[in-house]
This record gives sequence, C-alpha cells and structure tokens, in this order.
Amino acid sequence: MSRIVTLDEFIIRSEKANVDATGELTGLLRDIGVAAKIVNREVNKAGLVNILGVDGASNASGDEVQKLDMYANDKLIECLQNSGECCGIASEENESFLPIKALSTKNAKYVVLFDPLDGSSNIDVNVSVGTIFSICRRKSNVKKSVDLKDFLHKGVEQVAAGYVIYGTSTIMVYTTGNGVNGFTLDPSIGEFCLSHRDIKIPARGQYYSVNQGYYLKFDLEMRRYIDYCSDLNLRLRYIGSMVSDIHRILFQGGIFLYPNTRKYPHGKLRLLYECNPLAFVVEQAGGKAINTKLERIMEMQPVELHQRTAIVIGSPDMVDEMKEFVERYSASPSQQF
Ligand code: AHM
Ligand code: MG
Repeated sequence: MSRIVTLDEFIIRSEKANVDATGELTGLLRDIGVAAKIVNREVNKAGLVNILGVDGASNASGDEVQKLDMYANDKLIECLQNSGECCGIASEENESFLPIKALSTKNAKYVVLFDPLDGSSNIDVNVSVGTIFSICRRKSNVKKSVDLKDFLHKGVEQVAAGYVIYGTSTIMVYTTGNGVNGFTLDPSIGEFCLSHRDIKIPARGQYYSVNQGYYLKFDLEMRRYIDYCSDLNLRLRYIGSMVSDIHRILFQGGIFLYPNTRKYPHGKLRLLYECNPLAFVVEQAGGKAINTKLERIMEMQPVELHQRTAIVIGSPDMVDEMKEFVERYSASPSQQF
C-alpha cells in the first residue's frame, strides 16, 4: 500500500518546490481544507440536524437560500477571517464583498471568492453538492482595505482554484496552475489524502450534461448541437449540481453546457465563483471552457461580482467540435450538420 500523502503535506511540498513561495497561499489552502471538513460534517448529517429546509432568505442572485448554504457560508468566512492570509471575501451568499481586517501587522495579499454550497437545490434530497473556491491576488494597496476591483479578476489571473464535492465520498480537487490533484477525505483520520494525482481529462467522452428541460428555450444552434449529441448516442447525465456534473466529466470525459435562456439571457452560472474556478481546474487538466459566444471563459473581463455567463466546458475535442458546429450552423442556419 503506497504511503498516505495528506493535503497539508502535499501543499507544503508544493510550496517548497516553488522557490518564491512565501507560505501564505499554503496557509490559505489549508484553511479552506479545514472549512471543507467542517462543512462536510454538517452536510453528512443534514437530515439529523435542523438545518434543512429553506432559510427563507434569498441570495444576491435572487435564489432561495437553504439553511445549509448559510451554515457553509458562515464556516468558510470564519476559517478565512482567522487565517490571516486573506484580506477579502466574496461569496454567492453575500450581496457585497467582505473586507477582512489584518489579524496582525501582516497585510494579507489574497482574496477568496466562493460558492459555499453549489447545487443547493439538491440538499434536501440527499444528492451531492459542492463548494467552489477561487483565490486571487488583491490589486489595491495592501495598506488599504480591499475594494471591488480586487475581486474583478479575469480567470487567467487566478492564483489557485478548486472545489470540494460532498458525494459518496468527499473529495477536494484543486490547482495552483501546475496541474490538478484530488484528495479524498478519510473520516477515520480526518484528513484529505492524495487519491487522484495529476488528473487529466479524457479528450472526449460518452457524456453530455445539460438541463434538457430548457431545450426549447435555448438558441437554435445550441438545440442543434444537443440534437447532435443525442444522434451520437451520448449519454445524458445532469444532476443539477455543477460541481458534480463537472466532476464526472473531469474523470470520464464529456461536455457540460449551461447556455443562455430567456430566463437567464446571460446564462445562470456565476463567472467569478463558479465558472472561472471550474474552468481553471478543467483547463489545467487539459480541457476547455468557453461561453456561447465561443470566447474563453478565463479571458472574460468581469464587471460585477455576481455576473452570470453561459458556459460550455469539458473534454477538449468535444468543446472544439461544439465550437466548429456552432460556427458552421450559425453561419448558414439552413445547412444541416
Ligand atoms: P446554486 O449555486 O444556487 O446551487 O445554483 C447553481 C446550480 C448549479 O450547480 C447547477 O448546474 C445549476 O444551478 C442547475 O440549474 P438548473 O436547475 O436551472 O438546471
Ligand atoms: Mg452555485
């Protein structure tokens, strides 16, 4: 049996390998790991504790907030506030960003953006959900409190990003720009242990993931591409939790699409704390992530914190094929593919 490598050990080793590392990012990643363990504990017993059911509040995007969302949000904020390495937080559950006062004279240089519990509509029915996080360097003077421009980073400016999926097992997958690694939580020792080293997404796969219920609300070229996937006898898998749908595609190959609809003319998913971090992970694993204008997600310039975007993400050959398909089809709508 190969030696157990814990998340902490792996992060410290990666820091040592990076000559100009200062240990701040290491500390931040470890704090996120701690928050993930705390959230995992509650997610796994949500049915026993009175934290199910809608909290009644609605979040910045107008979605109903489940109590577990708020619990996860509070725990992540608590861990990051105490880390000393984070100077600001942006969360799906908070209308505005939260400046964090320096614990000591140290001026932390990282901001963290996250969706504390993605796929929250799945909580009450025991279907997997996830936490998504993105770490960026602040842009403003470290002596001052953060401001909005410290959070409006293009995806290519992320320093680290990843997700935690609370499913049949709890796995943390992250990248710092040098590949992607996965760590499975071993409850018997309370540690995330390296379980998926240097993850590479298959060039193509048998799955496509889209909410078929909105088919008639998609643009014509999207509908034709979905028809094409069906003609290829690809298997439709859609859980309603972006983290879970993309986690499958990361390991088995495939394509995930959330195009714009009449209800969400710019797409439903949020650029800064859902699409950018997942695009960073998928690109680092060899995949691609674009919007329905066929622009690279990680090159999009954010203009507001809860900005939404359409997204097509997954295996590189399948995203390329979808691009060619849309270019050809939208060039000559009459042309049958
Ligand atoms: P949430 O962050 O409020 O849970 O919303 C995002 C979720 C994604 O995880 C998922 O892919 C999508 O919403 C599902 O939306 P829909 O139910 O419209 O298909
Ligand atoms: Mg979400």
